[in-house]
Amino acid sequence: MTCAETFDFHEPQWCPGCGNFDILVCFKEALCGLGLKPQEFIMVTGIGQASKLGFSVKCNLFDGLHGRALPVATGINMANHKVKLISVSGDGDYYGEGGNHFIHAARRNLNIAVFAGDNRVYGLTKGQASPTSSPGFVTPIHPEGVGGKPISPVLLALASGATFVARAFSGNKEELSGLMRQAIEHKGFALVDIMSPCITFNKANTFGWFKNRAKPVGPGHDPSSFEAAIKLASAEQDSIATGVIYKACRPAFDARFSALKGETIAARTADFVPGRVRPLFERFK
Ligand SMILES: Cc1ncc(C[n+]2csc(CCOP(=O)(O)OP(=O)(O)O)c2C)c(N)n1
Ligand code: SF4
Ligand SMILES: [Mg+2]
Repeated sequence: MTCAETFDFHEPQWCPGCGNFDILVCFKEALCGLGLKPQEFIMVTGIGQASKLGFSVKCNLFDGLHGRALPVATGINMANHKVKLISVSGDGDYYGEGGNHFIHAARRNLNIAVFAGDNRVYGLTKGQASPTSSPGFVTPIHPEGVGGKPISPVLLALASGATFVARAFSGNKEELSGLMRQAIEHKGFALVDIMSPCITFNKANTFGWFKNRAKPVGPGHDPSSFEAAIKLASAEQDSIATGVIYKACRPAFDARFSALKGETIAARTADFVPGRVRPLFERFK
């Protein structure tokens, strides 16, 4: 059995050609590259096609409500600050319904790797516009085309205080799995925004459209410079930078609580849980 096969779970049911297949392959490669075992991390997902990736990975998984992966992850981090947290979801989930949570998780520097399958559309609910949809994108409820300015996930993450900000293209697997590895190893809020085609509902941003625009950042870019990161992310037209845009060192959320210095709260339930609730906790241990 290969290392990647140890993570095999349910067979994914996406449309043939969906970018999520490449994201899944790269994710398993990243886990194997880091030598992580299924029991050594927890995945937290939302609702959407990208979120369904969690069903195909053998590991601990909390599949939450649409837009609510990050608050659940915050709770898990408080209960067990020693376990590695990884979240996978979509552009609608993180930047639309869950936009508020995204901003505050980044601001707090929650210790988590966030992988956003950004197909610039609501795939699961059949093709409504998302916050990253291109202006002019025609959908059944935008017959005259989307009018609003799209969110830049990279700029949003930078402005919110994320300490690792990267972008990838699902078709560049070597770069994507490398970025995933770095994000998982990072201590703090790490975003990899992954440009990924939805072949069924987004005919504007196809595999070829992303491929022609995705340009790996060269050695000239200094990811430790916030100003350089903002400049790079602001200058996007026909060329969209991929790779590590920004990386900084700042204490992660869980490193700031004295109660989280030693053993996890989960292991010390007796200190925190009132007596009458304790038997319930024991039952679910
Ligand atoms: C609270 C709530 N609001 C809305 C929905 C409906 N809903 C489910 S998935 C989704 C959008 C998914 O889009 P995205 O996050 O981009 O994921 P994709 O399917 O494109 O991968 C919506 C609006 C829901 N399930 N729950
Ligand atoms: S509808 Fe789009 S996002 Fe959903 S499985 Fe098909 S290609 Fe992927
Ligand atoms: Mg989407």
